Amino acid sequence: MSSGSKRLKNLQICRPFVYGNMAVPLKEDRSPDIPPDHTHSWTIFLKGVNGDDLSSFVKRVVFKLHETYPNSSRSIEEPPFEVTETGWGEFEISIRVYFVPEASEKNVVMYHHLKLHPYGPEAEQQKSDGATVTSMQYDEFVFNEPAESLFEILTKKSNAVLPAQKSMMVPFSIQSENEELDRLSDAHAKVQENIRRLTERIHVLEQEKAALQSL
Ligand code: SLL
Repeated sequence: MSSGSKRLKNLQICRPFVYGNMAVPLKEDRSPDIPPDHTHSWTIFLKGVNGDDLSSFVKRVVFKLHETYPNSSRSIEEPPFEVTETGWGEFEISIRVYFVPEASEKNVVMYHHLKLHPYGPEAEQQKSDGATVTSMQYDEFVFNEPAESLFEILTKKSNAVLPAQKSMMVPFSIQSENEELDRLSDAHAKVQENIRRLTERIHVLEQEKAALQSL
């Protein structure tokens, strides 16, 4: 086992992401290359929250489409991790995420039901307006006892939470270690709270966007 794949005990590190799809009805002026029975254009995507780039730890994302699509397994090796297609039906898409080898993490899979048609209380209005339909989920990659090399990748960026006043700490003192743990758990709580508020904000913005697009 190389030193970077040593695992950090008693530590969990999370990264938020969203996945889902957008869809719009095709208009009269559609390209002649689109089969006549196709009714919608759609994009399935997986992306970081607040424009976060996931590619430092995500190596590729494989979107498995319905077998009615040619090359139904679409492998995307760099951001944006998304596939745009046209079609006529809704179906389940599997989204398999492969991590960089340094992460020493197994791939993970999520399922998303492609939505083309408006749903919910505004559905009829949105249908007649030809509104964009968005269906997405918030989720988090949770790395339990991450490999050292993954931990380094995830904390390298300037936005990593660093303990305050580190230089004033007496090395190897149990008291200062406990203080640092307290500061880290405070910081963790603040970050969780920020994520929660930002997630709410995303939902509000998505709703405003949908409302604007239906004007
Ligand atoms: C349905 N069970 O009946 C689903 C299947 C398949 C959607 C939906 C085909 C695109 C193509 C397409 O839209 N398939 O043939 O190029 O609703």
